[in-house]
Amino acid sequence: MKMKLKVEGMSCQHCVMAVSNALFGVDGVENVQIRLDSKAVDVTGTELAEETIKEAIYEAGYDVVEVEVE
Ligand SMILES: [Cu+2]
Repeated sequence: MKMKLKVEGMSCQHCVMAVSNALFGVDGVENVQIRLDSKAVDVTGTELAEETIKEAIYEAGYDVVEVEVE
């Protein structure tokens, strides 16, 4: 499955790495793609739990403002 998120607060490649690392720490996450300019974070994996994903990003210091599950 795929989740398309919009994440506020990322301003540089360090932020991108922080969000990416946080997401790869979540069970089921297989791939993460982040585009800094559009704040788009695409997560693919199996049995992804929206709340767990949001929490991981929040704990890394960023805000999820949109979630779209495909
Ligand atoms: Cu940064």
